Amino acid sequence: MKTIKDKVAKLSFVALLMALTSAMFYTPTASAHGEKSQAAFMRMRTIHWFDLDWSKDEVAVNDTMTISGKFHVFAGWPETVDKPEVSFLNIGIPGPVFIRAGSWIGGQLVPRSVSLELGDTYEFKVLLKARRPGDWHVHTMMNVEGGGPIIGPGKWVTITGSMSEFVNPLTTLTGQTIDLEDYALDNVYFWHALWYSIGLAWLIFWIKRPMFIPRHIAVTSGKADTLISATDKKVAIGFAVGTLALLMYGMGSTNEKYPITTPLQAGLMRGIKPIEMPETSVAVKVEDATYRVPGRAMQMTLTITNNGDSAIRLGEFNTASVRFLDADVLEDESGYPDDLLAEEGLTVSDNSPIAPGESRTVEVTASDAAWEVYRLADLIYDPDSRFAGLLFFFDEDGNRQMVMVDAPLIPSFI
Ligand SMILES: [Cu+2]
Repeated sequence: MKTIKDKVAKLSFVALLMALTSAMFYTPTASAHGEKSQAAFMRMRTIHWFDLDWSKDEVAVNDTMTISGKFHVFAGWPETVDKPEVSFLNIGIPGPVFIRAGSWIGGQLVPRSVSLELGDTYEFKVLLKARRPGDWHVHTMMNVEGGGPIIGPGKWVTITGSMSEFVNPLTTLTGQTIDLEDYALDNVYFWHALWYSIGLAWLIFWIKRPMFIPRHIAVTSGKADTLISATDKKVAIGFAVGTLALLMYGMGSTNEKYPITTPLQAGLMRGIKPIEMPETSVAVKVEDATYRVPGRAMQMTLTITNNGDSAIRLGEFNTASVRFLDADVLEDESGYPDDLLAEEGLTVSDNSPIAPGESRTVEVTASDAAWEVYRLADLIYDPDSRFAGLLFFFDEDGNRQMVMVDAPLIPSFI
């Protein structure tokens, strides 16, 4: 019986080792960075990122790049996500491979959380400074308090050079120029090491002599007093007084060296300016919308009415950062991430110009691998089968109009 038990124990130990080693060698290449696993309806019905522009996709350490664009805060915000009353414009990268040298919404620097209004469209810009060499998938993102991270499209950016060259200079209001990369680091090391050694010294002072059994015997036999000598007491007082003195000296000398300090600056920023979006002269009604399960496409029946004074065509449908374009109308020139760009993904049953005053019902198919790769097809698992997205119409002169669509999205099964 015992030998069987031993064998089982041995085998399970071997199995555990094997599992650990294989886990160590299993390094899948990470290409999705969180957003794919989020509920599809949530990605389609929260923040719509568009007009994104990446100033570079290769940058040397210490050089900067900007990501700019616009985002629309969808008015039909899901119930399960808190309203974006406290939101923070973030950047999705694996640690500070870039540093965020600045970020702006509506021309206002936003180092703190901001209040966004449902239904508004904002312009943003993020200035990134390269720090760690490698290939990084850089996302713009919005953190919503009580809601979680709302991840925008990610683009691969390569950083070249060496991280040891990275500097982060800053001139303080006291006129001193420091490098934030290692500023005050020596001081942190020094004080931690000093206090740690004082703790150790106190321990060593006592553990030099026998610690447990003899002392236990002394205490139980009623001779506890013999364990602490007069010298011990003096040493104890020395440590106590020394600690207080060092503390006072440290505080005093720090105040002397840094006479001007301010508390941490914090607090919500309200009154962020949205963009005044021009009144749109296109009216779109979603008659119905479906998607095939399994499948890689969604279909909409749209009734488009052109109330403007020039003929228009539908160029783009954008949902959850996936851009479906009609190549005859629109070509992307922003270097939009390949995996999210369906250059010929939008098919319109009749995409001839819709004349002013004309109303037309068309079948629109948005089709691309991205629908599956980015798991928008997983809407079938969501508790709210509705979608939302942006439609972009263009007139002959290339002027663009944006129309928000939002409707139930009904699955059809093969
Ligand atoms: Cu990513």
